[in-house]
Amino acid sequence: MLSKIKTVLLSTALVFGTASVLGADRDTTFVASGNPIVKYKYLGDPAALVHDGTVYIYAGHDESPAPAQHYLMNEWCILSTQDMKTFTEHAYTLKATDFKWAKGEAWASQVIERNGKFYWYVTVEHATIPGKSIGVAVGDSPLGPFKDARGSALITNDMTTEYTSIRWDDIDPTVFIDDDGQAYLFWGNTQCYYAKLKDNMTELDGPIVPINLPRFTEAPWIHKRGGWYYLSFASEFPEKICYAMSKSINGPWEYKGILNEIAGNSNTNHQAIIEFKGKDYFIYHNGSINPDGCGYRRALCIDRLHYNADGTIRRIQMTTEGITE
Ligand code: FUB
Repeated sequence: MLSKIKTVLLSTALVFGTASVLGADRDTTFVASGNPIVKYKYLGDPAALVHDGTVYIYAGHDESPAPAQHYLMNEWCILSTQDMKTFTEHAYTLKATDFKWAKGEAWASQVIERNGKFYWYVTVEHATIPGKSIGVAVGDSPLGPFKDARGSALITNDMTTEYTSIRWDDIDPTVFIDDDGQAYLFWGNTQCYYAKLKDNMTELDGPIVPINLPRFTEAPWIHKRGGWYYLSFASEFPEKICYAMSKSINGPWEYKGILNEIAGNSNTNHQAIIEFKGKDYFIYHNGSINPDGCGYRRALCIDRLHYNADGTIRRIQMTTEGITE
């Protein structure tokens, strides 16, 4: 009976192409029919975690009512899948206001696991230190619940004023744990930064170091494959995704060009790159939900990613069909 109700709700949401009907107060399972994966709700800034045979996708909820052309983002949502076809949106959401020191604005985030704990790094607007900041929540499961791990921001705007005077440069955290166990936090807007994290994942373990990347806008994502480190990022505005490679996490980073072109109907283009069950995936957003989709009402999409023999990455082909095999 419950699944019948869900199916009816899903169809209703699809017919009207509107958001917020599902996934509000209970887990919702559905089979994706191409891109966008989620058609009943606007989701942006996807990050992904592969853990124990499951892909978890963490995305910001775009709640800006049409025709507004600004962000309204209060929470992050979680989806999971074991086959990239059937997805569950989980009822639990993390709210920007779960960080008591924050004013709101649930911008881009990423979750990583260490020693059985799950750390959710988020961008929020700080309540008392002007500008964006990065916080971290911790939970015992990839599905939460999560709680503020520090009770204060990990990165605040006043920590990076020697590099840029803008107040929104401390956004879009991406985290990475290298094979030797050293964890790193990368982030930035206009200027890209990185710093070591202590084993507790909640404190910096060294200086903040700027990284020079051509035409860097925001949305860094760090991953490693076959001895290469990859730093992908949003470039220019409207944004394309470009990438750089290095043999060392400390660089130098060699710019490799465009990875993904401007994503339809969205001024931003925010990616996660994962390997899952022997295949590589590019998870991103565009503005393709009709009739009101745009850069402030974004849509979660997934396409395949392919490496060349020399480790470079082929240009992403964004598709309507999505993942078909
Ligand atoms: O969603 C708000 C901001 O838009 C993100 O932090 C950026 O990466 C861009 O997608």
